Amino acid sequence: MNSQDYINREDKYGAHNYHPLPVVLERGEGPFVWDVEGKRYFDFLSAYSAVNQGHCHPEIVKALTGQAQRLTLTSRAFYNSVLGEYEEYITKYFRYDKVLPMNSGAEADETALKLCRKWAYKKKGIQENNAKIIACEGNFHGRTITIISMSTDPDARNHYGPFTPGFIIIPYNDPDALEDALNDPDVAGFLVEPIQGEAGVFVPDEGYLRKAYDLCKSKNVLFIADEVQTGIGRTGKLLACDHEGVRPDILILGKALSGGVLPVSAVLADDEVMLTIKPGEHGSTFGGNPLACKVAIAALEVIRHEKLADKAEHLGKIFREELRAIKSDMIEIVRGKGLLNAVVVKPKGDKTAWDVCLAMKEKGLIAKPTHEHIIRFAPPLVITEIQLREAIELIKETFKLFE
Ligand code: IF1
Repeated sequence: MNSQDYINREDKYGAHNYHPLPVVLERGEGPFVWDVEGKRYFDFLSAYSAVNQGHCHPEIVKALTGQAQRLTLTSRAFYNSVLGEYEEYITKYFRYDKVLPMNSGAEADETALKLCRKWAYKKKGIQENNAKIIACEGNFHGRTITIISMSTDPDARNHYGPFTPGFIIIPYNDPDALEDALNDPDVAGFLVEPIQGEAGVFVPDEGYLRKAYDLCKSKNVLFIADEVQTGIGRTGKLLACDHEGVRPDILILGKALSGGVLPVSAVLADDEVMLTIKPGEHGSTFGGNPLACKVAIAALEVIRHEKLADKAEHLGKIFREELRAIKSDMIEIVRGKGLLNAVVVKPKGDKTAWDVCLAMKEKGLIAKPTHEHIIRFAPPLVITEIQLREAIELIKETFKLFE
């Protein structure tokens, strides 16, 4: 079977809810992936930042296979010997009182919304069913009905109503709009991505997160950070909120929490918030399973041990500097933080970001366009400086092809 055969089979038997780049991958190692024809690529998507630690990191795979031979799942009806170890590890790692383990990012976001509402009724004293949560235009928090109820993207929402009420949508990166919205006494929380990923790696103005946090505090409103994509080293700090010294009241993690090995997500908070949820009120069959717990400990250990946040900071600067030096009328702007970067592409004739991605693929580097005109560049953080410079050359050569 060649690549086209694999593509045809997916097309025939799978739902058509994606439009992938035409490359069929079968193996990965560190910053590289190989297709079924044996061609090697730099992976500049990293599974949307889930593979910060690089593909098939030996320490994480070791944790996976070791635990897989002992015990994989008990459900939360019983205790297991690994969950407590993980809970202690991750709460000390991120400095919160408690963790609530889930699987996907969307589930963790849903968990945070439920926690926030419960806190609103039990602690803040908002009247039952009146709590509101503020979210931002251009947000991406996942794909459940409640989460798309906050979305402003027509592709995510259209024809999926009716929607969950209780949300106020304000512009992103606009502290004045937040201040206005916070005047409503029924507001319980503000949910925000420190950098908007889906919106095209939109980095807010310096000081925005700090201001937003302070405004929330002045109104006794929970500051809830969705760090599913920005967290765990990607932006040059352990958390993107660390750039402004902000400690979210509720922290949402996913993706790289497992190094891309399993769906592992988590919500972290202190007791005043977390203990409002009582037994039987929330959970999941797979959340907190021993396999996921061992994998997550290994994945976080790799981040710390290999200093991947510092690496992202250093390499990100090189990446943006080099890309900004490219003379191409197709490059409108280069933006990002750490190794979460994007290039806004100005179409040239009928050539768009998609054509640039296809050409980069031919050269041996894969990345994915978003919103027609933006290309996200987010390699695994284990990429070396030499490898990064090699990849930058491929990007430069590609843009030259369009001159
Ligand atoms: C897809 C985007 C990235 C997220 C934040 C929660 C979730 C995500 C900040 C949900 C997920 C993904 C999912 C992926 C595409 C992707 C994405 F382009 F849509 F925006 F990464 F940039 N919070 N992001 O970014 O996590 O439930 O998927 O585990 O194919 O939908 P999930």
